[in-house]
Amino acid sequence: MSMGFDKEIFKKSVLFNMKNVFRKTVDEATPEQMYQAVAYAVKDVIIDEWIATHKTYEEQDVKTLYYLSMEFLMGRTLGNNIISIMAQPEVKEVLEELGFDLNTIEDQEPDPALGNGGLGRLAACFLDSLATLGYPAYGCGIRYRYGMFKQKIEGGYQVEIPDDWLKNGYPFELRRAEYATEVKFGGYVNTVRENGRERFIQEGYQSVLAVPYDMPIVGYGNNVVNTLRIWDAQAINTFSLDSFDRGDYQKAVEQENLAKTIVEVLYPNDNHYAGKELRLKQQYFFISASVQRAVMKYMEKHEDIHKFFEKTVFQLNDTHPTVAVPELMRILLDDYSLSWDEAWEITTKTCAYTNHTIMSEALEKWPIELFSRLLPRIYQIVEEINRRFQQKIMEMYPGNQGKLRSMSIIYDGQVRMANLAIVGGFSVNGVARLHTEILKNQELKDFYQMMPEKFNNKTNGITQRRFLLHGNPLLAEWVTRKIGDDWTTNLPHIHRLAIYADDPRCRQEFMDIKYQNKVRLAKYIKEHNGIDVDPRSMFDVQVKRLHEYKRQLMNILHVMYLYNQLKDNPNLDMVPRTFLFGAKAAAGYERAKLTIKLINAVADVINNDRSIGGKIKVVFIEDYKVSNAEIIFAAADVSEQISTASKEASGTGNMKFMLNGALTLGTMDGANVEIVEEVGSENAFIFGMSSDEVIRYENEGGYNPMEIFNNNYEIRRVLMQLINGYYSPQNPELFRDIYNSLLNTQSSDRADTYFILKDFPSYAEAQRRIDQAYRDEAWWAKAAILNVACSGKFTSDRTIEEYVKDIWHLEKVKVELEEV
Ligand code: AZC
Repeated sequence: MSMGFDKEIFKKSVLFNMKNVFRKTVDEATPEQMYQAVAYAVKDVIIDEWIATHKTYEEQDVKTLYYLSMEFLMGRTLGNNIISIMAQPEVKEVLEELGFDLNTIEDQEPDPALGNGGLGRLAACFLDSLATLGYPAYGCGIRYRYGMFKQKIEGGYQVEIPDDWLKNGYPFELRRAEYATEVKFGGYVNTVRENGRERFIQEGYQSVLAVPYDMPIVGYGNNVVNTLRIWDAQAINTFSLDSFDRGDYQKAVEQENLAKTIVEVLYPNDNHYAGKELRLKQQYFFISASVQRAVMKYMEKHEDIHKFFEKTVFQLNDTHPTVAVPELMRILLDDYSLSWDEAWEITTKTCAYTNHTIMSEALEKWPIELFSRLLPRIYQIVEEINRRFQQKIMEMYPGNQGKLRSMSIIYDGQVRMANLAIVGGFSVNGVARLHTEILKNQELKDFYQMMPEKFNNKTNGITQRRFLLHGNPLLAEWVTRKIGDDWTTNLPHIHRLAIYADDPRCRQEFMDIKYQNKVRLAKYIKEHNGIDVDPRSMFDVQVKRLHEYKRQLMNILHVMYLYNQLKDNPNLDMVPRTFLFGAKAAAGYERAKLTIKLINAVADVINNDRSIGGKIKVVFIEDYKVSNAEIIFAAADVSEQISTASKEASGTGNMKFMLNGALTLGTMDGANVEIVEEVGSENAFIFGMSSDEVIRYENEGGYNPMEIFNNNYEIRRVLMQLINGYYSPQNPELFRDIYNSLLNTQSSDRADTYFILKDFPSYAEAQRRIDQAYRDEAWWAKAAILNVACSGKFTSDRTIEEYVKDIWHLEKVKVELEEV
């Protein structure tokens, strides 16, 4: 229990909020209203710590991190905050006394889904670790009116439903009107001479007022509360008489519309750049507001802008926030009248960039026409950065056109954001060791050769507070009973579990907990999908965004292959298996959506075939999101991490499964490499080509999937079932596109871009090994416990400590609460 938490005061606070917000007593309240009242009561507890934290930061004049990100995939807040203030048992009791169940109340909260997947969820884990470790930090992002769409499956197809997460208000947020900031778009740049210097003034622009909403980020049991600041857009002086008079009616309407549309919706693309103008507006909108505020905040306490970087660091979460580089330059040049060299020194000592993908379709490249029209002054600055950088390239590599071509920031009519981020900052990091090596030796080779000192690796991590303590209470309690509770803030200590891996009784306890978690998931699936699954079967799970490189297709093709085996031989000796999928496809990604349809079509046939005696079940879990992810990880036996080697920068789901005692079935890609290193290859199932082999085929050619098709009967049989109506009798052509993607060299891409057929035999073989291994219950339990025990490296606490040491150089802060 936390020192400051008083159960009776809390209960009164719940009753008070119920009355105050809903004019109701508790016995009349709906669970949703109860959720709100409890959330407000929890906020009441947090708010004092929040104030104290910021007071401490000010008194100690700390250096502050601004984690700039288009996405924060926070997941539900209430349960996590209750855990962080260490009041879970008391809150649970209070609710029971009032006739409510804490789980039911938590389930009322909408998942704030202001992100797509990997990079957005990573940002959320980082905020949790920063607060828990006591580092001064802001998350800065956008308060999207509609978050990630909700997914419904209708007739096997994905249907996207708007996510109106704010419809009942969000109890934890705080509107901070006093920090509203103007952001300017468009117009033109006027140059005037003043005191022998040129000054640049943006004129004829449209503006939007950025209004911040703050959400508390509560550290675990340490009184630290940091802030996630998300910006809303509001029209500025709309329809003032003034503008009518001056004939600016048109402009007033446009400003109103700009404000309305700018934060309307999160783009649902993951690892894919769509080049939409509104997206660039969103980027500049939240960056300009965040950077302006950071500078203002610094200047409130300091005289000398030249030392800005001593108190401030900006981490750019991928290239989406890269306009922070020219925006900071603009403020320093135009508002503080610094020279170019002075401004450049400050900027390049403030900004640092994280790369999250090598997928070329994710590279942001804005057409000059669009960029300069929307951000005329920013474009001028980018041009000058580029001019000076090109000069440097030519000095270092005289006459080398290749270097100019690969490294220029502006090239071929486009502004290349990754290049700008690398040049404009002091650090470039990848998110797993293999990924960083590929950046250094392939994708960003020229930059690495020119400025090797900037490059570093920061292997991703996840927060054990959400993904074990909150998501898997049974296992969390078991772990604590065995080794004490300091794993919650010191995950490497979980290694002390290893000795129990050899103890038969502990193995049994562990498998019992896994079973109960499978029962919990089965219940969720029954309630949400109406499908029965058998918790005694092996749960083989692939949950992540749907993308060709992640190869959900390979997984379902293998299920089809297995089903064929069973049809040939109904007595086939195999462990009953439930294949679980969960994935959202970007709304415009047709092949990904067709893959969802394929999974559901296969599920339909197999789940309704009584002749196979229930040996295979296939389930597509609708609307995969943070809240159900917690339940899914806890229940998994097998973790499918089967991306084409070199393509998955890190993965973080792989870590969440490991922490919950699932065994990895994976390629040597991303952080899988490091997972296997920690747990030992004998406790994982590794298959497929290495990243070197993949890259060699990509560079030199020589892969022909047709050969495999011709020579491998089983693969041919499965592929023919894609086009002979076996899974789509009404429309045999339905899956033709998928068939073509694997075999047809006429299409624009190389056939089988992601080497599915190439890796298929070794994947199927690894699956057979799993089937054998699962029969040995003692072995399996031991390996599962060892996976938990060896997951210590993958806490985001470790990742954050590395960022702090190598990049951010923050000081840890202690917050003392005044006794009341
Ligand atoms: C993801 C990567 O695909 C994933 O491998 C990684 O674990 C995660 O970032 C966090 O680093 N990338 C994205 O979410 N998005 C983009 C544009 O890369």
